[in-house]
Order: sequence, then structure tokens, then C-alpha cells
Amino acid sequence: MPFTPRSDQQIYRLDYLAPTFTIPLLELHFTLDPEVSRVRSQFKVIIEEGIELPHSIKLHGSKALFDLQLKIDGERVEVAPLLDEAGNLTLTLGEREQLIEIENSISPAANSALSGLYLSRGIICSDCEPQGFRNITLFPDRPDVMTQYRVTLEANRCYPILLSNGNLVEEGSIDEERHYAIWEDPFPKPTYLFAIVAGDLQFIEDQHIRPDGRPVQLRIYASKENIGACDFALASLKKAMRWDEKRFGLACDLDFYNVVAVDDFNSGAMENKGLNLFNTSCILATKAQATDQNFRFVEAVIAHEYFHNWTGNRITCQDWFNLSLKESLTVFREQEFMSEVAPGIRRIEDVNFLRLHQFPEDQGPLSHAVRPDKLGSIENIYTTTTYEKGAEIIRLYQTILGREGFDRGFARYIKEFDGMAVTVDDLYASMKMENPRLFENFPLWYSQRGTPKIQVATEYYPDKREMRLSLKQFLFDPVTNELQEPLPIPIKYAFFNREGEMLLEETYTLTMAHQCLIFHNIDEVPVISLLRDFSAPVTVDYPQSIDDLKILIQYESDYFAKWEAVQKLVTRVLFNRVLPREEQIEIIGDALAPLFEYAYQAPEFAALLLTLPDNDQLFDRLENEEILPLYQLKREVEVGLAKRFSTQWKALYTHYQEDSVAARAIKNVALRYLSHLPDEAELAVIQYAQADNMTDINAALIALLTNQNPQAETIMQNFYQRYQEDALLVDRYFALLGGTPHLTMDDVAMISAHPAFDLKNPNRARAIVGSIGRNRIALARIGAPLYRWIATEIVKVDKINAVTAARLITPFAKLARLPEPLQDEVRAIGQEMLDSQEISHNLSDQLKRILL
Ligand code: 0A1
Ligand code: ZN
Repeated sequence: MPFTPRSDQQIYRLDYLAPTFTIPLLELHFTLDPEVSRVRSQFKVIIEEGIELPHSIKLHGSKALFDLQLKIDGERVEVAPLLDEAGNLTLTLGEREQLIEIENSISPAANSALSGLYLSRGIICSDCEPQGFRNITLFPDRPDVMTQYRVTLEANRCYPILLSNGNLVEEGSIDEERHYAIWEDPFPKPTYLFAIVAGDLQFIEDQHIRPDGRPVQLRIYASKENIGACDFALASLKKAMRWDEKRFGLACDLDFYNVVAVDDFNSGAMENKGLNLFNTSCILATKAQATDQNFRFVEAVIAHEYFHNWTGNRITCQDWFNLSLKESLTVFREQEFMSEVAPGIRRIEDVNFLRLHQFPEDQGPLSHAVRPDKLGSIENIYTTTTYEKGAEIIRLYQTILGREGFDRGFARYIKEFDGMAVTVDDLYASMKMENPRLFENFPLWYSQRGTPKIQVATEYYPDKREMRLSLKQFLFDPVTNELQEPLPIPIKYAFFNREGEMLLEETYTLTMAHQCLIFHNIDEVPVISLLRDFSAPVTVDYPQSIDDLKILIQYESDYFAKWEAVQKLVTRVLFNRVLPREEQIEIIGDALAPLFEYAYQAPEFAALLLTLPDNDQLFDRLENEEILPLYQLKREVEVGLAKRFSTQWKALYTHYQEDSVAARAIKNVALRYLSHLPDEAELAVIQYAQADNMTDINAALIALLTNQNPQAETIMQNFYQRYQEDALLVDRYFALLGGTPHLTMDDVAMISAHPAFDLKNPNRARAIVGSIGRNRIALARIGAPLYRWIATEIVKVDKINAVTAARLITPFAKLARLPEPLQDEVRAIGQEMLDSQEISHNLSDQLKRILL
């Protein structure tokens, strides 16, 4: 059996053994009931020719299964002696083909971990990735065993909607109280893509016409309260389907495509074949309840789950070490889809997200290779490294090979591996077959962890009119500190002269540790723009002068590079300890001044350009977590910029009152600056009172809270009163409170005692514990008591839902950065959690890596 933990509780990639059998068909019968559901399953195991008999196979199970019964070829077999501690069953089969019949019970209502079959506000639903199927019944719960499913659902009529994957082939009445539905999925699939739903749901529907003229019926199901907020998601689904046909020639292979929204869900959504399940936070979107950012998110997640149908479902991963195979391709496809409109702006947002979340992860104790060789827990690699760094690696293929070469490699991959469970090496092989020049060392991107660093130096020789650009790459393992192998790193760059004219524009792929580029016929020292479009997921160490950065801010046409020049300039000035405050404000102000004109031409982009670097981005540049002086400094600079440009901000604020995403983006940047000025304190209060959309309400609330507006508390109470029936807005309420820089332990006590405080719903737990855990300013100010509170709450969550708890641990991952004595105190808190013995394997795996 593959991946049996060794004594160190780790599983190893190279222990993989391919399945020795096939299971062509699985017939499942559910008698659904929230308290006790009965599951009957029936399948034939066919042992491969050449395998010696008798042969043992493992069916995964868990402690969640009870009242088990087993028959082999119609003969009853006692189950108990065949089960191991975890609830897995080893079957020794003497015949090449044998019929297995299993019956067991499970309790959806008791399943607080939300993996397997569970209850979400009266809806019975399932979530099986990566290993939830074993909480439903005994079966080989591994992605490389693909089976066709025929599923019968039987339930009381108070669950009028009964859904599973594939096509509805029969439905009917059992008696006055009960009814049934039979679903067949024509596509063989692994267990993690199985899903069922039973509930009192409503739906909206539409049709998508495929290029060959055949329709796909699309439906989104949700509770009565939520169905009104699903139209945008349905329109997004149609858009995604059309896009995949155009960009990759991939059409939907199903005649029915169903999506269901539920309130309790561990992740954002799940790509189950033909029956996507969605966390309400990733699907509901009306202007009154969702911000513009939420809208983009919904569109992205809808597309993501749909794109999985090819990159994930038709071609899945051989094992969970290769999780990134499906996730990286799908995130990349989602990013490309989202970039169809405003590609430059979307790229900046994606890069900003990567650098805010994945870079710190990859530079700390939770760093892991995109395809790791050893794992403590499979659930713990659902990380930004697997998803977002993985997507950057796919983008590297495209940057190195060009769009055409990439598309050829991708098409080959789809053709060659359709219907199979494969690895990232197989994707590389397809790319290489179509593009023989692809670098042999490319796969190192998958096996080496950490963020590569590029060190740049330039020399100009006026007599020879020659420019030399020296590029060195370093990749230190973040945990062992060892220097690793050089990688292929494409660097897009351009040279500008001092008048802002672009002199040249090229891409060079670094492959060695140190390379030097020589440019001839260069008349003056050029301004160099490096890593345009963020051509590789690396950091660049290249000290540029303020004047050079100003030229880039003004003349760069590459969106990312222009924005990056602002980020760099502001960061350099903020980190210059010798400059007096007034001068810092002046330099930054002078650099931003020309952008106010630009704000009337390109408001959405200008909103990004005029926003100072994210706090976390700045804090990460410090050697340690002594962040409060830097936070204070940034605030003072913002106040200075608010004063200097108050006329311009007010003009922008008044000009951009129209109902559009771009207008709201720039208007709310203006609001953010203006709210720093005591004279303008009313502006956010008025905006809150008059706004007809959540984007403006949210921006007003942030402005009120960060500036400690005297009305902030009353308005927050008003917000809660107004939206207390809307779970996602109550989550927002907690996230806003938990994220405020002025958070005190009294506030934390108020949050803990709040009637809506709840750790059972993952969204609520994340809104409360997650937002406080991300609040580095409060953590630095309050110190150990706040860490202790977070630890206590994580342990409570862990008892309910280990997957969610393990993901809340990130504030502890910054342990090594904390100043003493706080570092010791926090280490002791972490150690106490680990020593408590009662914590889950998922949480202890994270803690062990952190405390190492
Ligand atoms: N595959 C889903 C998300 C997902 C994440 C984590 C899971 O369990 C730990 C399950 C599903 C997606 O990428 O959308
Ligand atoms: Zn995914």
C-alpha cells in the first residue's frame, strides 16, 4: 500500500506504488438521514494479470464508519479482524475478480470536521478532497483509482433536491414520506471528486451552447435566502465556458453542470465532477452585500472550479504529492481568464497576493517544495505555494516557450493524458516534447523550496559605449540554509533613456549562478526596468536611484514595472533612516504628483499606483517583527500626502461618484487619504450612511476604524444590527474588528462574548481567529496575551475541525522574527499546544515544523 506513514509520521513520495487492481464500477446506495445515514456499496475488484494470488488490497476507512458489514462474492465476512487502528480494511483476495459488498452507517450531524458527508444548515452534503471518501465508506481512497459511479439517493421528502455527479437517470417516490433519485456519471473518477447533496434548495438555471451546437444545462442551487445572490456566478460560469473553448479549445464534456452553495465548507469551493460545491463566500454576489473585490473573487473561483474539469478531473494527479499538477494549471488558467479585461491590473493583483502570502510562507518554517518529497499531512499542502507559486511555474513555461509553444505543450498534455492520473513530470515531458529547447533543469522549480534571489550590478564604459549587466542567482533552502541549484529564470527587461524613451526590450533566461550581459552602442547610462510583468517568482536586489525610479514611474508602459517602481521608491524612502520626515513626504509626494492627472485617464490603475505598499510587505522587509515604528512612520507619511494633495484628493473624490468599479477604486483611495485629516473625519461617516453598495460601506468602515473616528464604534454596531441576518456580512463585521490596528484585549473579550461568535462554521472561525492572527500591529503591541488567546481558540477549533485549525496557525510561523522576550513566550505557548497531546495530526505537523 502506498504512503503508509513511517515511524516519523511522515509519508514519502517515492514510496508510491501504482494500484494493482481496477474497479470499473461502484454502485452506491444512500439512505439519507442527518443523524444516521446508511451506505450500501457494491463493486467488483479486478486484480491485474501478472499479480500473484492471493493478493491483498487496502480499502480506506475511518473511525466515522459504524455498523459495518462485508460480503465477498455473496459470502458474509467478519469485518472487525480485518480493520486497522485507523479503520482501514485489508482484503486478501484469492480470485482475480471478486464482488465486494459493504454496508455501513455514518452520522452527518456528528461530522464537525466537514470532510465526508455532513450537515450544513439542514443541507446534507459532502466534501471529499483529498481523503474524505473514507469517512463515507470503505474504498481505495486514492486519486489514481478511477471508477464509474452509479449512485442512488433515498431521503425524506423534506430533502426535495437529491443530487450527485453526472446525469439523473431516474427519480421517483418510495412512499408518502420518502423519495429517491439515481445518478450516473459516465466519466470514471477518483473518490475525491465524488459528491452528493440533499436539501431544500432552490435553483436558477441557464444554458451554454457548445461549439458543436449541443447545450449544457447549467444550474446553481442555494437555500431560499441565498438564491437571489447567485446570478453573477451563473453569468460568470457561462463566460468561463466560452473562454476555455476559445483559448484552449476545451469544451464542457457534460450535459448537466450543477453548482451548489453551502454555508459550511472547509475550502472556497470544490470541483466535483458535474457537481461543484461552493462555500457561500465564493458564490454569493450582489452589490449590496459584496465588494467589487468579492465579485472578482466569485468570478475567479467559478472559473477555477470549471477549469478543473479538464485540469484536474479529466486529467488528475497520481498522488497528493503532485497536487500542484492540477492546482497550478487551474490557477494559471483562472488568472489568464481573469486577465482578459485589464491584464496589467490583474497581474499586479496576482503578484501582490503572491508576494504577500506565498513569499513569507516560502521563506519561513512552513516552506515546502511545490512538489514535496515528504509530508506530515496531505491537508497541509493546500497552500499558496502549491497554488500560486505553482501557477507562476506554469507561467514560466509560457514566458520561456512563448504563447504558441506553451499552447502546443498544453494541448499535447491534454491529448496524451486524458483519463489518467499523472505527475508534474508528465506535464514537463509534454512541454519538452513540443519544445525541445526547454531547459533540462526546469523541473528544479518543483523540487527546490524557497524564493530565488537575483542580485544585479551594472557597469557603464562610456569610452566603449558599453553597458554590462551582471546577474547572480541564489536560492537558499529556507530551513537548512543550504545553497541550492541554479534555476532557469526568465528576466524581461527594458532600457530607457532619461527622456523616457524605450531603447530596447528583451527577455533573457538566466540558467547559471552568475551571468553577465554586455550591451553595445549605448550612448548614456540607461534606466533599466527589470523583471517586467513579474517574469519570474523571485526577489530582485537592484538598488536604483530615486531619479531612475521616477523615470520608470512616469514612462514605463509595463503595468507591473510602473507600479513596482512606485513600490520601490516609497519603500526606499521609508527605510531611509537619516532623512527627516518632511523630506520623506516631499520625495514620495514629488514622485506621486504626476499620477493625479493620470488618475483621470486610468482611474483603476491609478488607484493601485497611488496606494502605498501594503503594511505586511513593508514589515516583511524588516529583519524582525519590531514593526510599530514603521507602521507609525507610514501613517505619518500618509497624513503628509493627504495634506499636500488634499485639493487633488477632494477633486477625485467628488469627480468619481459614478457607479463603476474603477470609480469606486480611485474614490476610496482618496477617502483613505482624506480620512487621515481631522477636518475630513465626517466624510467616511457620510459615505457609510449614503452608500448603496458594500464596496463603499467597507471602505468607509476601514477608514473609520483605522483613524479611530469617535463614531466608529456606533457605526460598527449599526452595521451589525443592519446585517446580522447575513452570515457573510457578520463575518465581515468580525474581520473588520479583528483587523483593526487599535485592537485591544478588551475588544477581544467583547468578540469572544459576542452572540454571533462561533467556531463551528469555518468562515466565522477564519473571520475571527484568522483576522486577529493576521493583525501584526495588534500582535506586536499586545504581545503574549494575544498569542495566547489565538492559541486557545485554535485548539478549540482543532477539536471541531482540524483542517481549519491547522490553517490558522500562520501567526506562529513568524516566531523566529519576534524580538525577545516575546519570542520565548510565544515559543512556550506553541510548545504547550504541541505538548497538550490532544491536538490533531494536522495541527501538530504544522507546529512541529514551526517549533523545530
Ligand atoms: N480543490 C479545491 C479546493 C480544496 C482545498 C482543500 C481541500 O481539502 C483540504 C479540498 C478542496 C480547489 O482547488 O478549488
Ligand atoms: Zn483548485
